[in-house]
Amino acid sequence: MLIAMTREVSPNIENCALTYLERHAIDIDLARTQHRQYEESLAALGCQIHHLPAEPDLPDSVFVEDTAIVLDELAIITRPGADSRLPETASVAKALEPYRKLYHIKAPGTIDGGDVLRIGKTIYIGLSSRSNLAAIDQVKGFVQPYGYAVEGVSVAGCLHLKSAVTQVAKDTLLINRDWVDAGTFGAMALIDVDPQEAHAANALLVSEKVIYPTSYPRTQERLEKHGILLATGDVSELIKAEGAVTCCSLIFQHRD
Ligand code: CIR
Repeated sequence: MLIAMTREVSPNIENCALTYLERHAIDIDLARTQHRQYEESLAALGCQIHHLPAEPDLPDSVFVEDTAIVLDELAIITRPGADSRLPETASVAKALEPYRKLYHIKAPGTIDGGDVLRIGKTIYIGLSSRSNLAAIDQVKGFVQPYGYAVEGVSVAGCLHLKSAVTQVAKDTLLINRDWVDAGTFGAMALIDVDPQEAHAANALLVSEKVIYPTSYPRTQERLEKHGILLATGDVSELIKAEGAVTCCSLIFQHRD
């Protein structure tokens, strides 16, 4: 069974952390509606939703992806790179405990799940303003016994590695080459975002389909031309908080 762990939008999301974006008013009701539709898309793709209650004091807590790295064999509870986000991990750790053996990133390591792109047994980790070498070394120590390779990747100009590149098919990535070196990903085929849509590289592959924001029609067209099957949805209010589609869930297999 595929589980998608999500968390209700915080009523305080307007006070979210912003790094590369200017602050714009967020319509909280619309953000909640868009988030619910996102959960419905995940459910339609076969996920069972494990929905965590809102954390009113933690503006960015809807972005659960940043709090953990969930692999088939283990889960790593991160130490988010923004101080305001450090308290988000406790409740996620508690929720993940029944599913996985947990490992914890310790100071001075900092890492956001948004910087972690797993492709098969290779885990790429963005060296961003949020994630550092100390955390990468700790991740290596946790996952190498399970046969994973870990590779640090320079990221410039965007928040996370997965702002710059995500997987859209078994052998295909969607990428903004301005923010990450396209040579990093070996034999993978690459689809470039449209030059007018710098933020369009964040897509969420679930089973055979890709959950994709309606905000990037030109890149959407490129994906469709490549035969990528899309489940599109409007997440414009979450995009204002510098989030997108990967960041609102933790998706993993559970055998019961
Ligand atoms: C932050 O700056 O941490 C949030 N406002 C946005 C986090 C988005 N996370 C993600 O894409 N993985």
